[in-house]
Amino acid sequence: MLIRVRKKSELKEHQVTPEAIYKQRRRIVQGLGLGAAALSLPAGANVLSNLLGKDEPAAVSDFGRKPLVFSQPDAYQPALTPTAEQVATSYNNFFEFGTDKSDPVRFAQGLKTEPWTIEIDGEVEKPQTIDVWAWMEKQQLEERIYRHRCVEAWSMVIPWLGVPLASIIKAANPTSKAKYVAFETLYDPEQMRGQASRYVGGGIDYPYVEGLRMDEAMHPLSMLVVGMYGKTLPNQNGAPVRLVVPWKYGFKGIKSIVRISLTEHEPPSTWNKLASYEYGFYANVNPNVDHPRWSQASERAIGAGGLFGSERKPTLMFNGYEEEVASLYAGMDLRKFY
Ligand SMILES: Nc1nc2c(c(=O)[nH]1)N[C@H]1C(S)=C(S)[C@@H](COP(=O)(O)O)O[C@H]1N2
Ligand SMILES: [Mo]
Repeated sequence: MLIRVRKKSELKEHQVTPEAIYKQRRRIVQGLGLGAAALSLPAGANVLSNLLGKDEPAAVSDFGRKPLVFSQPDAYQPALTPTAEQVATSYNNFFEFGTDKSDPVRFAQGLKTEPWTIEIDGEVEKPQTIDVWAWMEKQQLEERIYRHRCVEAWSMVIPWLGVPLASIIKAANPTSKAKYVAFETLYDPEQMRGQASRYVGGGIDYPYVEGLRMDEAMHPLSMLVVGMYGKTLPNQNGAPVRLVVPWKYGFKGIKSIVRISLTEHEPPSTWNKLASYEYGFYANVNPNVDHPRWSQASERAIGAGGLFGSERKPTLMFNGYEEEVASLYAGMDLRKFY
């Protein structure tokens, strides 16, 4: 199957894709068996002004994103209703641009994501520098509709586009010493205001870093994400490439990745370094292990119960992916390894 990413010049969508239209398009895609091309139908409605207050930046419409072409394997299309796109792209955590939920959409638009390279190094036989945009064109992108659960007890449902993380790791031929995978976000205080000021950036020691155990990284649910809602990632969601590990708290999903290193020992992770008592290395979603300052038993489903509204719902073990991932932690005390 030929999968291609359109050039920026070929197609630009100026409207946002409201949830209803997104779903309608999906139905069209499924009904006609057309494949992803149908996703580039014109949205035909611009509801943005009704949804966002006057203070919201005009740039919130489409961020210059490119439509992506992708396959839709049935296995990862659970009956989940995606959160409205304009909510998922304007209520974000990306502390490099500020700690307020509305900071990333406001301050990340200027981030230069082209060209972009990712270094793959450490315990690999074939270290490499990946030119992300050229690489993206060669990937067979998959859409996966995943639950997205922040440790702050809010959640969304997001249709991501990307590739299994395993594919890029395998391509580098890990050595027998490779036991963990470490990730690093761009460090560029000139572009990232939160890195230039500890006050703006929430006191984090940048660059933001994260890690996974090798078996977690190789698990088929772990994804390197390059798009959402049928288009390339908006900057505020971690363009051009971010990690998504759906059974873990959102902070494991490191954004705007520039380095992936295979390591022998457990790598540091940003939130764990900041407050190890509150944020563990594993960070598996677990309704039975509370955050020291709040319960993790339930979550605020953002965008459910009206746009920008929310509904309380119970949090699921491993965020609903227990069947797929519980075996990774067999015999481990999840209270100790939180
Ligand atoms: N580099 C970087 N990655 C990051 C963060 C961040 O502040 N910096 N925030 C994390 C947190 S706490 C969450 S919940 C998710 C939010 O992703 P979203 O804005 O796409 O919903 O990104 C994660 N990745
Ligand atoms: Mo989060």
